[in-house]
Amino acid sequence: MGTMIQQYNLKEEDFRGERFAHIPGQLKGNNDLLCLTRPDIIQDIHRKYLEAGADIIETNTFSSTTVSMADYHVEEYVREMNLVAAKLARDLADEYTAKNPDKPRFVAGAIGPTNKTCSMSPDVNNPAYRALSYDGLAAAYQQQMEALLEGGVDAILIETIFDTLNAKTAIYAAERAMQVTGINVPIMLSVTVSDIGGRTLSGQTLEAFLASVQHANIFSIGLNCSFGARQLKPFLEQLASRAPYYISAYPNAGLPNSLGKYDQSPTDMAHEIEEYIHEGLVNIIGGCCGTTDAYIAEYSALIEGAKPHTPAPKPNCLWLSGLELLEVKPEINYVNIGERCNVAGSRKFLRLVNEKKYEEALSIARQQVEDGALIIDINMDDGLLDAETEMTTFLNMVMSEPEISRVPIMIDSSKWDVIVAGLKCLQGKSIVNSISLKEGEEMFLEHARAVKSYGAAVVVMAFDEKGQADTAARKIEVCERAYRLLVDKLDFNPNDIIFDPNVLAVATGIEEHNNYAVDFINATGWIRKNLPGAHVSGGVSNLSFSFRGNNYIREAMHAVFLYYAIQQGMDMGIVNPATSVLYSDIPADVLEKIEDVVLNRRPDASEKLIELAESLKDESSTSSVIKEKQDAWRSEAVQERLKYALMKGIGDFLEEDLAEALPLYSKAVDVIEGPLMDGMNHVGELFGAGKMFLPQVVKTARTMKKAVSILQPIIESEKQEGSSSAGRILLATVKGDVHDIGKNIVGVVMACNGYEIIDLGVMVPAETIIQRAVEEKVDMIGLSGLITPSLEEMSHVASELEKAGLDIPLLIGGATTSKMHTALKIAPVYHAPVIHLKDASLNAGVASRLLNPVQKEKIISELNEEYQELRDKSGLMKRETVSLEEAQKNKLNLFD
Ligand code: THG
Repeated sequence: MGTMIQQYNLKEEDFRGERFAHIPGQLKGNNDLLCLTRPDIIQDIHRKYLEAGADIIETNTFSSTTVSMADYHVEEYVREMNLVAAKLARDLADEYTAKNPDKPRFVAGAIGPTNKTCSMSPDVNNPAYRALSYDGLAAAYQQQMEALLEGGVDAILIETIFDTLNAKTAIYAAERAMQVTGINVPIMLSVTVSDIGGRTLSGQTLEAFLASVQHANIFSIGLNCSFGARQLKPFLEQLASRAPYYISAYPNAGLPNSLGKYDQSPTDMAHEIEEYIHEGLVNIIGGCCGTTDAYIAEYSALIEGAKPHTPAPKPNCLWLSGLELLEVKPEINYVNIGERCNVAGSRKFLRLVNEKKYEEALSIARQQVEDGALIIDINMDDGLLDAETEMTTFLNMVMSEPEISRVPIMIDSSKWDVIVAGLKCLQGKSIVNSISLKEGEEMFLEHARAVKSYGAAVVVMAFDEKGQADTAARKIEVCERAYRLLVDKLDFNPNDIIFDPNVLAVATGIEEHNNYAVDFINATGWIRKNLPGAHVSGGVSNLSFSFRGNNYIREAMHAVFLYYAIQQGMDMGIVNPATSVLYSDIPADVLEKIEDVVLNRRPDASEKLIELAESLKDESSTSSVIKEKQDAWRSEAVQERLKYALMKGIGDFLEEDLAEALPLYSKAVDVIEGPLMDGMNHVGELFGAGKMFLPQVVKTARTMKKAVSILQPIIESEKQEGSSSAGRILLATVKGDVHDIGKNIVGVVMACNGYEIIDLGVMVPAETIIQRAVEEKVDMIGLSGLITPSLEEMSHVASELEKAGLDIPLLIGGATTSKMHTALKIAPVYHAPVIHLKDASLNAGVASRLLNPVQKEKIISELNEEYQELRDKSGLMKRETVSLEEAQKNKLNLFD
């Protein structure tokens, strides 16, 4: 749609019409509004695609939600926009179907990801912040979808998915919209991969994505946008090999050139698409950015006699996901779940949450993953905490830690509202811990239904109206009943059910407790044999509460318990993953006493073990080996440590490492320009090569910011008092862009070189830049931007500087900027020097040259020559495509 609309060269008046004359701001660019103001053009486009042979056309509603339309102040027209858009497409599709009933035409209601993300914080300083809530987005989507359904669409197409949480919200809304309207249509999903590692922008692999949306009733799944067809193919193969649905693909017309335009020809693209077809990868094909009806027209010939893709079989095991997939297959005998992020189960974690020391609390989670936890349990149930708020805050923070959020999360709470709050934070397929029959069947089913529609697996505790099941018979009775309700009444996926038959403390001195472990183990065997698909888990550390204070005995008891329970089919366990006691390492005499207790082999077993425990007290510290391993990087040279900290995004040791590094350099700023910039550059390379993905890069940026803020006071104090200013520099991130890490680093580096910095912050309009530049009599202006639209804004600022008759040199920097773009689009509109700077360390050198009249003349003539060369080159190579690495860098622009 967007590419086609561009070809009409529409003006502000076209978008606005008379009807929207009163709306403030610019409406040009709000393509969806054209359904109301230029329906003739939208229908013209639909007609062109139908003429080209399209079987499915999309409504022009990619951004028609209140969330996206708020930017244009037209939220109140959203319902009408969708209704009209659906009708425009419906009428034409019907017209073409009537012409040739053998080739029915369909309308897919286009649902975009919106311009905000539920999984990531737009504020680098506050990773727990979200600009968009699950509920807010779900309501907006539901409104859009109800109108599309009423308008007559044949399918809901949730497309260009870059954040799985947004997509899950859309799926949730689609189910509700279909319920409300009573109109049921298929759901189609289409993901966009954002890096050459094949992950979504929010960091998930495609397999992890499949797990996240597995609960939905999906018709087709596929990929769109991202790259050209050739570059997209390996990812399409991955998806097609695992997704149990029809497969769609509508790539861009090749890779963007250095100006962000797509210029692969229709025949070239068709050639690449042909491979998809021949290899049986697809059922549905199309085109995204840069493709027009001419591209679609190529396709009819390709599919003549072609064999469609056969969907992969449905997974027959438990699928969970964080950023990556965790398959709990029958042959995997046991999955450990980290228990330590539990305010009721760890005094340290409770203290950290109480004191709001979230960074350290996150380290507990990170440590568990490093120690091998495949899932982590999170519990905030404490009388003095606002558990709902704490759960949300902590999960949001976990989501910004890729080392942790790699694994699936188990949301542990006895309060239903806390569980729901948690589910609304997680893009992966999580586990709800727990539901039970404690409050009767009705409540049980209601909770289970909700778990299903949020797309999670569930722990079912062996509780019922009568209370906690303690004997094997009771455990079996309750679990069987729950299983039948879930599977028969709700069609709940049996692989998604995890029974917890209650691990209860043994050796408590109360005789009735002695058989608890045996009862658990026996019930486990029965469940695994008789309730197909279902898993068995338990809170293993509960078993040894009587031996608190004696970690060795406790861990040895857990090892023994697991040894027998796993044999009976217990395939998950909530444990301390740092434990190092192995069943086979327990000395025979100790083992015998522990087995007597766990297997309830003698009446005096408890007494004997207590005696032994007394004699062993404090002899054991089990975690020293583990501690050593994790700290290996801490013994490297300080430069290496700083680099490592940046790469991994670990902020915990910055204070001490920077303090150690400072004496090694003559000035504090050299630490930034040296090891810290080295680390950043290394991260840039890894990202370009697809070896890091965006959430990791964001963490690095956050760590860099922290390092700079630690050094800043020292840098200030090192500045020579009373020394005259080397020059005045105005810095701004241009309008439309909020990214300022790079700009801030430039500011610090320049200030250290004696320049006075006037930093106008982010989102700065051209008028403000000009006004302040004049007022402050600056010597130079530095413009920064990270996203693609900032490129155009920078040209705009340059032309405004020209109009204002100014002569101040302009410095250009930021991830999407390039020498080529500067030469072609910015320098030509402003007569003063316009210089592109590749990274922050170059600024000081260039600035000092600009302030020296002789050097300045030299720079100007160098620039003229260089820019002319670039312009010639771009004229010669009309179809200059950038490398995949560069395209990858350009993709950063998606992270708005
Ligand atoms: N089933 C399910 N979920 C559960 C449990 C269960 N969640 C909570 C709990 N039980 C499992 N988690 C723990 C966590 C810690 C401990 C026990 C179970 C524990 N903690 C030390 C103690 O209390 O002595 C505290 C040590 C410290 O403060 O560091 O033992 O059964 N579905």
